[in-house]
Amino acid sequence: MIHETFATTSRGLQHHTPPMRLYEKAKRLGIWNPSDIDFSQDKQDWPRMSEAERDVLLRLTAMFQAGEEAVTLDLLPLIMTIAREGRIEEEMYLTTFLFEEAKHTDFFNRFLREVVQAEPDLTRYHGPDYHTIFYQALPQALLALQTDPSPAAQVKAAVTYNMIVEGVLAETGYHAYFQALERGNLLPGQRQGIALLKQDESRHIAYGIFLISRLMAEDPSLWHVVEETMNDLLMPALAVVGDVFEQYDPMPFGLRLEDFIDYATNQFNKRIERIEKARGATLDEVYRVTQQAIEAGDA
Ligand code: MN3
Ligand code: FE
Repeated sequence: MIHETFATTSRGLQHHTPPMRLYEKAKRLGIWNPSDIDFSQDKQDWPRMSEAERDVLLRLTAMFQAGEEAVTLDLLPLIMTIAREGRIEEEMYLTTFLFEEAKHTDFFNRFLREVVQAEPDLTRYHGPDYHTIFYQALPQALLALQTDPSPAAQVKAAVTYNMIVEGVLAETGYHAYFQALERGNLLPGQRQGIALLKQDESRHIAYGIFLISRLMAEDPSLWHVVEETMNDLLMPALAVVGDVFEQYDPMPFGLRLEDFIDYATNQFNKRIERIEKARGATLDEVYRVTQQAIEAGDA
């Protein structure tokens, strides 16, 4: 493959497009250092919690930690696919995306080492549904792009990564985890990190919805890939949440399964509606709708 032309010295960078807006936002909000977070109060709070409280927080953290490692490991084939198509604006944004996933992996690792002082092996907290999503479906959908970078494969990868893993699981998990800690006024360092991480995550999801919408605008017949991927993964994803609740009675911190499911369903429906509307829309319409979502704070 050779380069026929460069965007910056021919058509010019398209600064008004959603990926460039997200890139600008990432340069402002995504540069934070997990090593700078003050965990001194967290270290005092941890041993004072009950055994069940510590266990549920450790279980969730073991799921978040491996989940962040998984998304760090598995994103590259998507970046490669976008780069090969010469979409420089999207790739510029994606450089921040990968950095942020690495930063999240770093963040949870620091918490586990310094606050929990956990033994390294936490795999007992990964149940069968967690395996289905993070050990299998995610790497399979992303690594498939190495041999099949088609629009259909890109839709499957983005639905798996951005809609299910980030949208249904990470976003909901961080929301509930943050609320539990806030209610108990516990672990202020961990809360600060989660608040920053949630901002990063909302940009990632915004990019994913943009990507799926762009692909849907270009070829509305790809909608069936969205439906098939959702049908395969929505149940195991919700079961990952259900599995956590089955382990505790009563559930610490007043966490309620309905709150998780309602939040996840709500966010999911908003996004699927946008994707559905993008079928056969013009690229300008996709830009406009994405821009509105970004301004409304969805990124
Ligand atoms: Mn992340
Ligand atoms: Fe992410």
